[in-house]
Amino acid sequence: MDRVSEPVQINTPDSPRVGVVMGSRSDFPTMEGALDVLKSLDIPYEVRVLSAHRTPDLLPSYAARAERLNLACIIAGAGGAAHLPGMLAAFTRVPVLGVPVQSRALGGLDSLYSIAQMPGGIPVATFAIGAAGAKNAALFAAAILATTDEGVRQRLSAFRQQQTQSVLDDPFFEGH
Ligand code: RP5
Repeated sequence: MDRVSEPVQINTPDSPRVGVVMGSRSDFPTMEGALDVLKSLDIPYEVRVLSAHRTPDLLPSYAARAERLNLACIIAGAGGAAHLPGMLAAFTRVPVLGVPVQSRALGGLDSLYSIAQMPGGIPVATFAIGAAGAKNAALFAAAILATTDEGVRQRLSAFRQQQTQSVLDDPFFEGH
């Protein structure tokens, strides 16, 4: 199949703007944090389990789907030998935001290195290990969308203002 000529779908208000994929169902508790952020900012998304190792044939078809749906980006979480984000990035020009899931054996350093250490030419934006990374990948996706979507821009700005205010309002600190 000629992926370059995949037709691009015109986005409707309900069509997914962000793809969230993960290497295993066991990654879900981490990646759920990304879904929570996307939900709270009213950003339509879709979720899939895709494994670079266990379902390799699904990677090129998901990459083609991402282009057809005109997704703004793909958030890809994986742990251990975390090849999913990099392999997806090799198959598509859609930006891939990689989330290193904390692994049982090496605490997620293996995941981080596997995702961050891409060869020059095929970039993956890499976030922190675990929950903070999942949350920030979704906020980064929102920031990408905010460059062209006024509604997302306003909701993202409101989130940041509330976050700042919650620190200022914390009675633990002096000066309140
Ligand atoms: C990776 O292997 C997945 O992303 C997951 O983090 C890790 C372990 O997967 P399971 O053995 O728990 O399915 O591919």
